[in-house]
Formats: sequence, C-alpha cells, structure tokens
Amino acid sequence: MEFTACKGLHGEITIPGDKSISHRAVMFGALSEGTTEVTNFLQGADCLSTIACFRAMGIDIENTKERILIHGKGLHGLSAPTCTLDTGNSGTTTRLISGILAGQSFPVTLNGDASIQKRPMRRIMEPLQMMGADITSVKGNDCAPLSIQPAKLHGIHYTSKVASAQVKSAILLAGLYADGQTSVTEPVLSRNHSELMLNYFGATVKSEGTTATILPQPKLTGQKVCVPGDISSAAYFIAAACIVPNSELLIQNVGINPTRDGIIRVAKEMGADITFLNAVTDRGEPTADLLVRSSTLHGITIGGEIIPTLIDELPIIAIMAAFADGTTIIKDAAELKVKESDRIAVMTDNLSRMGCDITATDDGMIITGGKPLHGAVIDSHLDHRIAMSFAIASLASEGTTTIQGEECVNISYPTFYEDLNRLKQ
Ligand code: SPQ
Repeated sequence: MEFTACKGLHGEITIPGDKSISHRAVMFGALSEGTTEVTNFLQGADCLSTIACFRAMGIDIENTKERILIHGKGLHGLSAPTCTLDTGNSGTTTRLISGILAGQSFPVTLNGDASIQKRPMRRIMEPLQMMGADITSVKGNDCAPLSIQPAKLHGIHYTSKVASAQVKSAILLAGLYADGQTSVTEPVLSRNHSELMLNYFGATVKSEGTTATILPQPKLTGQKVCVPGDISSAAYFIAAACIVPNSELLIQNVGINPTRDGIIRVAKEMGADITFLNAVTDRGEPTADLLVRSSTLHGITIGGEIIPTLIDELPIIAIMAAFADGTTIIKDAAELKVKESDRIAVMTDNLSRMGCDITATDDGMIITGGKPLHGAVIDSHLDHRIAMSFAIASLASEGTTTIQGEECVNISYPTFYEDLNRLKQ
C-alpha cells in the first residue's frame, strides 16, 4: 500500500476498544458463572483468537459486533478441546491462557503463528512449573507449541525479572486454581487491567507497590464490561496530529489508566499540545477525550519506570522523535526485541531507509531528529505497530512510502486506514 504526505488532519475520531481489556473480558467472562456482556469490544484478530480458543473449550460466545455475550461456565466449566488451541499472533492470548490451562483437569496443546513460535515462553513456564504445573515446550526451545497436562497447583511468591503484565496475569490466573495465596512482584509496575477486572468479577486481588496477590478458589460472576478506547491505537493519531502541520484532532474515549498513559506524558514532555476533556472513571479504568494540535517537538531521554507504561508505543514515539528537534534517547526497553518483531532492529532499519539518523542500542534507540524524511519501501515484518507507525511517518515525509504487509493492522486496529483517510485534508 502506498502513502504520501497530507496537508493536515482534522476532525473527531472514536478509537476502537482496548485490546488488553477486550482479551481479559472474554477470559474472565468464560471462567465466571452467568453471562458477561462486553460493549466496545475490539474486533481485532488477536481478540478473535481469544474468543476462538474459549469456544473450542465449550464456551458459548455470541458476537453481534455491537456486543459480545459470554455464557460463562464457572472456574471448572471448561472442556477439553478436540484440537490444538490456535492463539494466532497474540502473545496475550498465549501467555494468559497458559495460566488458566495450568489448573485444568484436561491436557491441551496450544500454538500460534510463526511470530508466536519465536516469542519467549520460559518467562511463564518457570513460575507456572514452580506452582506445580506440567507445562512444556513441545520442541524444547522454550517457545510455542506448548503442551499443558493436568496438575494440582499450589500458591507461590514469584519475583519476576521482567515487568510484564502477561507474566503477572498468567501467574494470577493460575492462582485462581492454587491451594494457597499466590503473589507476583515485578521490578516495575506493568499494566494492571487483570488486577482491576479480576476484583470486579469477584476475585480478591490486592496490589501493594509492584506486588499483586490473589487469594485462591473464588467464585467469579459474569459482569457488564464497557471497554475504553485503546490508548495504544490512539497513540498513532496523537503522533499524527503533532507532526503534521495544520492539524487538530479530537480523539474520543481514550483509556488513560496510569499504567498505560506514558505516551501522553512523553508526548507532553516533547512539547505536544494535548488537552484532556471529559475525564471519567468506570470501575478503576479512567478515560478522557484528547484534543491534540500540531506541535513543535524536541528530543528527550525516555527510560526507567515509565517504560512499561508505553512499551507498545515506542515505535510511534520513535517516529515522533524523528520529527523532533535534537536527540531522543530510548533506554531500558530491551523487551522491544521480543514483541511481534524485534522492534528495535525493525524501527532502526526502516527509519534509516527514510533518511533518519537513528542508531540501535542494546536496550533502545538513539534518534537525532529534525532532518526531512523521504518516502521508502518499509518492511512491516507483519508487525501491526510497525505498519501503523510508518503510515503516520509518511504523512509528514516527502515522496511516496510503500508499506509491505500493511494488512497486519487487523491484529489490533482493523479500520485503521479508513479512519486515517477520513481525517486527512
Ligand atoms: O499480545 P501481544 O502480541 O504481546 O501484543 C503486544 C502489542 O504490541 O500489542 C506486544 F507485542 O502488547 C502486549 C504488551 O506489550 C499486551 C499486554 C497485555 O495485554 O497484557 C502486555 C504487554 O506485554 P508484556 O510482555 O510486557 O506483558
């Protein structure tokens, strides 16, 4: 697909539902007694993989697009699937489901696409095995496919080396089936949607600093969940409004949970003109409308505790840095190497092709911005966040940018190109 510069972006946009929250609503709904109704569910390929996995385990899930109805069967109501569970491209599905499956009374094999088969699973296998789970990597390479056999689980206290909501959530979900309390301490707090939503469904999860603790054997009860707009998707429009001259966008209903809002804090520090409107909080998840105008950006250093709050936004932050005056240093972000692609290598390669002064480091990137960028052929590596980042970069670059594998935006934002085209002048 080809992209060229535009004269400005104007109008209002409502961002599709949050991917992390959509996954969790289906999972917790399936493990609840009664029906869970989810509105503004993200109809992206990743969340549809989660639905397909639970349908394969006997859960009746109605998807009418306006709402999802999950007819939960309780903590012990899942049944053995007749084939390998397919988690597609979704790390969240793969890792969170593993925590749930560790405590079931039937064996399962789960597997995903080529990208999932390269992503590290030792990080969940180790704590789950410490809890007594029988989980192995079929090929012995600590990646999917994973085989999970029935086992009795016991509570542990686990200290994680990585700040990862997927690791934390897998352990907490296994903790639902353990015979004592289970807690996880992470080096820096990661997104806390699981803790908030598990409590809302009737579990007891306590959070203290970077430690989350779950008590065993609760009864989960179906709930109504209204999913906020995904801040990770809103990030592309925040960046676009900032870097394209003569722009003003009203981005509606964006989830601004403090464990996810690093993109807004960083954009403001870089000089972005962002105003919050209509802020409300629903069951611990705050949302607001964001009014963003064209801005003169400058480089900053991004590292430390803020990293988990913007980990998925670092590709689009790198694009903002390319259009900012001065140097931006991104550090403490080695986790970028184990996402859908190696996002440090892929961003560095593709931004260099557009004429940007960028160097990859072991744990981030150093970007000196301010030089005009030119169109290039971009290899998305089938990573949705790379494709969307370069679609935005092209709007403020000279010439034509061609994005290969552009359809991968379906993973988290199926209507991304239509929404973007509608706002272009
Ligand atoms: O689900 P997946 O494939 O891991 O998706 C990504 C993304 O860019 O959409 C990461 F590649 O988001 C993760 C995020 O990086 C979603 C997530 C969650 O919902 O719990 C947590 C983060 O991953 P991690 O490994 O830091 O826990």
